[in-house]
Amino acid sequence: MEYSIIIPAYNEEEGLEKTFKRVFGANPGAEIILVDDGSKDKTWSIMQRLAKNKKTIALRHENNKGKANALKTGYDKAKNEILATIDSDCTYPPEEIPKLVKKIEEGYDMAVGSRFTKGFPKGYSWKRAIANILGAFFTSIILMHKVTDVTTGLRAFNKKVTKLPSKAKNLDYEAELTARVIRDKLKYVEVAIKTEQRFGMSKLHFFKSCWTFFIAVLRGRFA
Ligand SMILES: Nc1nc2c(ncn2[C@@H]2O[C@H](COP(=O)(O)OP(=O)(O)O)[C@@H](O)[C@H]2O)c(=O)[nH]1
Ligand SMILES: [Mg+2]
Repeated sequence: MEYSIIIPAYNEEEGLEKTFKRVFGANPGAEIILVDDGSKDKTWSIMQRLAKNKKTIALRHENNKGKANALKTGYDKAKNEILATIDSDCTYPPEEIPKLVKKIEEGYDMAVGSRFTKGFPKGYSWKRAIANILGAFFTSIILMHKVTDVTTGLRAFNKKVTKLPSKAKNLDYEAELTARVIRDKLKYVEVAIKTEQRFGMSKLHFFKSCWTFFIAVLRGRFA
C-alpha cells in the first residue's frame, strides 16, 4: 500500500539532506512531505531543492509554530491513508519505516519505533537515559499498558490517529498521542529500532521537557 512520510524540521540544515536521501532511498514510491517550521537557517532552501522530484513536496510555516503544528500541516496535505513521521536530524533509521507501515497494513492503528529495548544508543546522556526509563515506567502505570518509548519521533499510523484531539504544540505531541491512542483502545505496537547520534544541536530543554511530556501523558489519558 502507498503511504506518506512527513519530515518536520526546525533549523536542521545539518541533518536534513542526509535524512531525506535515506528516507527517499529506503521508501521507493512513498510520498514525502517536508515541513519547514519557520527555520532561520538554510533548511527552507535545502527543502525547495529536495522537493524537485514529483513524489516530494515542501511546505513552510512563516513563523515557528512547533513540531505538533508542523506535523498537522503535513497531515492536511498527505494523500494516503497510512502516514509515517520521522525527525530530520538523522537519529532515526528510515530503513525501518516499511516495517512500521507493515504493522498498520496488518491492522494496527499506530506502530512506534522504540529506541530503548536494545539498550541506549552510544553517546546518549545518562540524564536522558534515566528520564526515559522513569518516563516509560510511569507512563505504563498511568496507561495500564506497557510502553517502552513515549517520545519517539519514528512512527506510522492510519488517518484515524491524525484526527485524535490534542493540545500539544511542540515535542510533547508524541507523548500525548501515545497516551490518547492507548486510552481510546486503538491498536498500539512497538518495534525495536537502533538510533544514531544527531546532526546539529538538540532543541530539547531537558527539565522543561520532562515536565511537559509528563503533563502531555496525563492530558492524553484523562482530558
Ligand atoms: N517543526 C518543528 N520541529 C521541531 C521543533 N523543535 C524541534 N523540532 C524537531 O523535532 C525533532 C526532535 O527534536 P530534537 O531537537 O532532535 O530533540 P531530541 O531528539 O529529543 O534531542 C527534530 O527533528 C527537530 O527538528 C519546532 O519548533 N518545530
Ligand atoms: Mg533528535
